Order: sequence, then structure tokens, then C-alpha cells
Amino acid sequence: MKKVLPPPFRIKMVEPIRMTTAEERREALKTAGYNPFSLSSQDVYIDLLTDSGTGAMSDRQWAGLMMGDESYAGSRNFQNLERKAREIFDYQYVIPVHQGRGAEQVLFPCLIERVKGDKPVFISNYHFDTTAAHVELNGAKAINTLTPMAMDTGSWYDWKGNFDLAALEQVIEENGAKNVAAIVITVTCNSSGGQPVSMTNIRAASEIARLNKIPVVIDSARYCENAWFIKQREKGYQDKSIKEIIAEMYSYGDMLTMSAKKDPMVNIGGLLCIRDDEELLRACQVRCVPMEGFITYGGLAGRDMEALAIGLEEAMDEGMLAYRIGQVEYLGECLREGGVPIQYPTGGHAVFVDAGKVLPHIPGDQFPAQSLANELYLESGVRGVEIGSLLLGRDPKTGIQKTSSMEFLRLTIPRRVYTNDHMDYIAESLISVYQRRESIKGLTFDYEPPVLRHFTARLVPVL
Ligand code: PM9
Repeated sequence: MKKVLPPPFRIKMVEPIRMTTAEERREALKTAGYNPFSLSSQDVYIDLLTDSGTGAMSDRQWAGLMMGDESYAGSRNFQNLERKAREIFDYQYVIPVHQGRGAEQVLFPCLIERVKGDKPVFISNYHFDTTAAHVELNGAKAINTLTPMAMDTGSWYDWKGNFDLAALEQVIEENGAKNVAAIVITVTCNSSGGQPVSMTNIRAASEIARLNKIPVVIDSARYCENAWFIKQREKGYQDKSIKEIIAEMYSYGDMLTMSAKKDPMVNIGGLLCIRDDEELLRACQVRCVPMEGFITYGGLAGRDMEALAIGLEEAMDEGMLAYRIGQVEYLGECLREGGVPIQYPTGGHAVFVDAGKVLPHIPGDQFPAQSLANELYLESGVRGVEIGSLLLGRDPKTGIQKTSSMEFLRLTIPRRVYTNDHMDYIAESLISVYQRRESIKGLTFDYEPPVLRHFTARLVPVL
């Protein structure tokens, strides 16, 4: 018997969604160049492309939208946001940005400028794709040092988002600390399955950074989900509140970048916060104005900042986190019962299906997870997303396809949007695809964009 999850909300407003026919889906996918990113949303029944900006805001957040102060500078909504962010993270300087990559484009060049060596690198447990793109677009290298436990998708490990600390130290030594622009701690670790990083690991990575005089950036898209896992799994945290756990996590960082479209559940918004480095703040402000907008709005309307200020507080609600992460686990368990291999245990925001195991006959450069995403769409109208070789791309220097250690189909669950009946339908559809997996074919490029190619690539099935 599956555990019943009592939802800590009731539904006040609904958006109709439409089931399509198999013929309509075949046409739509062909027109989209076999890339679910290019599908029109009206051709999608259940949309699991991302949890980014797709959550259902609370009634309080909607009410906050009505309180927008749209002054160009010094809006009171900015002041509310600044106060709330300072209270939670204890970082002095708060710059709003339009979304996570806005923070990256403002901050990363400033960090690279400070590097004393001439071969700048960033080291992370795992750079998210836009994060790696901003590192590389600015002439630096993005190196991942994820625990090898994450690659063993079938075995339980509590902390599949952790740094391999020995690898972190080795990479610093090989590149020279003077070349390391920052250590980026991604919480939770999206690319390995929304997997948590333990407090012990965050603390240890931060100590290594301090010994080597390297700044620590916390990539904070899913910081509340990470804190929830720490509370459940790490000794000594059961009696602490999510807020206290977050405060400790951020005590080990120097700055944060945040896509607030995830845990704080706004449709648009992000943050760049800096602990106390005034010189860095000034450099970031200089970049913020031309790239994002004036320093008290950073590309956001006043109303967006108000919804975000409210969302930062609400995102820490334990009942909500337990329900949300429980729903992801529920879908994972339904799939496991049907024999579908997934990253186990499930993480915070998505079920990551191990497409490498489902389709071992499709090589990485024919994109098994993208093929699986397409088959799921054809079967059911459910749109998932590839997190594997297609997303990883080519080495910018050699042009050679990077080798992905993981080929995932990510079924990303928007917050408070779908019910467990939707989860049952998704599981039933994917299990049916799994049962005819031998007949599924790989894909090859019709058009390959030079950067972040997975967003706009066009593909064709390999005959
Ligand atoms: N993540 C996601 O779906 C949205 C873009 S791809 C459909 O997982 C981390 C850990 C992220 C992330 C975005 C960003 C960038 C930074 N770090 O999308 O610019 O997961 O707000 O954030 C997406 P923005």
C-alpha cells in the first residue's frame, strides 16, 4: 500500500487541459523537429518539461501582485524583498534579477576578473547547463566533481548531490587555486536527479575553499528542498526548523545566485546576494544596470518582487515540502513497481528515468533519453525533458561530444499543479513505453545550434 499524502492546500482555480489524439501528437512532434522544447503548449497534456516558473502561486502571492509599486527606483516591493532575503540568508547585499541566469551573467564575469591566474575555472558538484554556459561564454572552464555514488542509479545513497571532496582538492591543485574563480555548490544538485547535498559536505567544501582563498557561490534554485532532505536524513537536524537549516547552509557561502522560479514559486524572478564584499557588490551593480536593469528591480516588475518576497517565506513551509517531495517519490515508486529504472532514491523536484538502462541499444550520440522523451509524448501527451548527452553538448575547444555519465529522462513536477491521478497516468504511460522499449530508435541532428543546443536543436529519427 502506498502512503497517503494529505495535501496542505485546496484548489481554488483550475486551468483546463486538453488530451490530444495520437495522430495529432505524431504531427506536432515532427513539426517540432523531434524536440519537445519546440512543441506548442496546447499540444501537451501534462507538462513535465520543468518546475521552473510553472508552480501554482499561493493566494497570498497573488494578493501581493496587487500591491506592486512600479516606481523605477527604490520601490517598496524591493525593500520588502531585500528585508526578507537578508533575514533568511544573512547576506547584506541583495540584487533582484530576472531569473537565475541573470544572476550568473552579472556575477560570473566579476569573479573571473578577480582571478590572478590566466586560466580561470569554476568547480562545482555539478554546474547546471545555463551555469556552465555562462562560465564558458566568459572564457572560463566548468569542472564538475560530483560523488561517483550518483552514477549508481539503482542503489540508495542519501547524498547523491555531494561533492567528491578528494576530487575537489585534486582539481584545485591541478588548476592552481589562483585560477579558481569560485566553487559553486548547487543545492539540490539538479543534474544528478535533484539530489541533496549534506550539511557535512557543504561545510567541508566550504572549508576547502577557505583554505585556498576561493569564494563559494551557492546556486540556490532548490535550497528549501535541500534543507528538507537534511532535516530528514542528517544526524542532528531533526529538531531544527527549515529556516535554521537554511541559515546554517548559507553560513558556509559568500554569495548566492538564485532562480526563484523553483522553490519560491514565482513565475519569474531571481536573486543575487553577497555576504559582505562591498567591492564585489559595486562591480556587480555596474554590470546589473545594462544587463538586467536598475539595481532595485533587475528586470522585475514591482509586483513580481512582492510575490517573490512572500514566496521566500512560504517556500520554507514544512508541510508543503513534505507533500511536494512525497509526490515526486510517489511517481518514482509507481514507476519502479512497473520495472522502470530511475535514479534512486528520487530527489526533490523530479523523477529521473535512467534512459541509458531503458535503451542500452541506443548510443549516447543518438540521445537515448531524448528518444524516450519523444516516445512518452507520442504515447500520452506527457512532455518530459532530456538531461544527458544532448544537454551536455560538445567541448567548446575541441568540438568533440562530451561523454555523459548519465542519460536521464527528467519528469519534472511543477509545485502544487498536478494531482496524484496525473501521476498515475504518467506512470501507466511510461510503463507501457517501457514494455516496447526494444523497438525505440535513436536520433540524429538536422540542425545543431552552437551553444545550449538542446533548447532549439532539430532532430530526425535514425532509420
Ligand atoms: N533550471 C530547469 O528546468 C530551467 C531551465 S531549463 C528548462 O531545471 C539551477 C540549478 C537550475 C537552473 C534552471 C538555473 C538557471 C540555475 N541553476 O532558468 O535562469 O536548475 O531561472 O535558472 C531549469 P533560470
